[in-house]
Amino acid sequence: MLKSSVSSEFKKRRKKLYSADPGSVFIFPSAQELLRNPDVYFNFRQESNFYYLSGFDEPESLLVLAPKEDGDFQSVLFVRERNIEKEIWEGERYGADRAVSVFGMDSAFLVEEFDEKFLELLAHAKKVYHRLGQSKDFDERLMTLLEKKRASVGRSGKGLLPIFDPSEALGEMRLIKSEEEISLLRKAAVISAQAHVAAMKETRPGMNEAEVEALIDYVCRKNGCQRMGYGSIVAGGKNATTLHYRANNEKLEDGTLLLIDAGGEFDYYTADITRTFPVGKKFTEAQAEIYDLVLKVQKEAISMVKPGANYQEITDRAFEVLTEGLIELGLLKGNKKDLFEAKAYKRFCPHSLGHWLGMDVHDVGLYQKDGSSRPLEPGMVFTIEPGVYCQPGDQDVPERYRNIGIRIEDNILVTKDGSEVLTLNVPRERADIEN
Ligand SMILES: [Mn+2]
Repeated sequence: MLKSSVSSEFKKRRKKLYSADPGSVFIFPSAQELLRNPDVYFNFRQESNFYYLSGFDEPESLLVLAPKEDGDFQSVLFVRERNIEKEIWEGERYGADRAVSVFGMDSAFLVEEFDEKFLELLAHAKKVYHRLGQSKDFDERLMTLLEKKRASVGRSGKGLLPIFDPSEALGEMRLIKSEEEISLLRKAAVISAQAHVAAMKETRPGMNEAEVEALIDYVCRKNGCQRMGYGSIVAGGKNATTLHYRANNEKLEDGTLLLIDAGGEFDYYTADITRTFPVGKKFTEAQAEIYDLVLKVQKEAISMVKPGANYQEITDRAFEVLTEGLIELGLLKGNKKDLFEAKAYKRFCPHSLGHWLGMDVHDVGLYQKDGSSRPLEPGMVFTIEPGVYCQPGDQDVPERYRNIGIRIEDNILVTKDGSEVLTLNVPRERADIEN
């Protein structure tokens, strides 16, 4: 279904980006359709930066922000032509007219006109912003156009317009979420939480991981998510010790745990939730010991989140608590300080504590500024997801802990006075899960 209008935020974002370096031309190609096998394409999803700046979700398109003679700028969209025959097969297209009226562009042209129009759009440009290395074809096309532009001014002694990467400027914009973005993230979180709760309720010994994955997909789609934000991990028993387990096709056994890492995507914003719960009715003692430790680490980390807090300090504190706990369980042996400094916990938790979250599950934005971890600011959203994984073949681990993989992951918004956990609708206390 086509949209009749989009939020005015898209326009504001274009203005903000252009204002970061006025006098520059910014170019964003859309995502391309990817062939899966003959005549069949993978489901299309727009490239995140392109969508962030336009709200436009068709392939084979280009967005250009270009300076005008008067110092202001214009937003120009290049789109596929309306084509009755193609639309019978693939569905209705916006076409150039509606690209202007629906998406608030200054003008729109057919994508076939790009080369010719782009040279005109370069007229007042001092620099070009384009992320090189994504498409060799497009990079080459751009170089050819820039060379054409250079040659067109005759013998001037001037070089090519320089090319800069817009990723960092956009990353900083996308890192701080607006109210509108937060409400989309909240929606994704609420729906994904429902999906996790459904999985907890329905999972029984003897079911296949695939069934649980299908249930999560179903609940997310039924409630308005267009797709999952990433490939769900539905890992029973020892499969949970494979960090990016994706096969999701084994039978679930009583007495083991099920780790589910899944989040639905709502209007291009995704949740990223992990819960680990018993396939049967109760945690075993060994499972409970590790579970309680992971939850303790997660709670400690979340309690530290507030504006001005330093992400590295939160990470350090979390892994310090983890180290203490691993020593208590007999999984690490030695002096706490030495073990922490040697990062001995990495054997049980090889991944980091979390990541930015937004349109991309591993969202954009710098983690460090001026060489050190940046302070948190209101509007930042990220995950906190400690885990402990005892590998099946690790002979140094007491047998009762082997094959156990536990991760607990929530999505945290930094607010003016502290933080808000967006994903708390999924139980994480052991007693609540068992109920
Ligand atoms: Mn995550």
